[in-house]
Amino acid sequence: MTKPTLYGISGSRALRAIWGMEETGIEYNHVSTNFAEDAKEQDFLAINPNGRIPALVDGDVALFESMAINLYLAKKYGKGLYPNTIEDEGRAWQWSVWGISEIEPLQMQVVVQKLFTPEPKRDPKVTERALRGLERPLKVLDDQLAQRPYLLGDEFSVADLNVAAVMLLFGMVGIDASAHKHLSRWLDACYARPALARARQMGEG
Ligand SMILES: N[C@@H](CCC(=O)N[C@@H](CS)C(=O)NCC(=O)O)C(=O)O
Repeated sequence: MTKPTLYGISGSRALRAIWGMEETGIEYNHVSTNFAEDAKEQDFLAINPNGRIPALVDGDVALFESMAINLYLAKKYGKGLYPNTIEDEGRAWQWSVWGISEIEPLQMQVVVQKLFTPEPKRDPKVTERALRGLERPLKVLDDQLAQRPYLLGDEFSVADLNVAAVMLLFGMVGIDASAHKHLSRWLDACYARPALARARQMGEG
């Protein structure tokens, strides 16, 4: 059986999928692919016509979208990462879609202001509004985690992987979630996973 191949670099959203791949523990090929140039090459566009990373090729299937890649990897290869019941499967999809729709757009507004906008052109109101907007989903997450160690119960699953992976930029742009103590405890546990440390190294090149 041919090994799956993952395209991307760790200094990008591809880290989410490299982390997911490392969580499965399977052997895979990693093709260092940057988003500015490599992802616009014809060979890569045949895999992901969006010209974005990450992308995965596994046998006959080529996938884009980090959340979908992780759900696929977890279901196919993840030992214990993917839920056992259809109800928890629904919850894993819910949290994955929630992370990318409720957290990511607001997080990205802060990222754009802090990392990609020259200081004189920054608009503090944009950041303030985004941080205020984040309060509602962060409270939802904190309330969920007040009742259980991980999103679906006692064990780390693909739901945690996907939501924590979306939030990886919080630290880099100084979004402070420490007022949410259950969420902070959970984020620390997710970010202490050896698979994430390996993914950061693996994805460098
Ligand atoms: N929703 C996509 C976003 C992927 C994405 O935007 N990746 C960036 C790198 S962080 C990229 O490839 N950008 C290149 C471009 O937009 O042209 C996912 O989660 O996989």
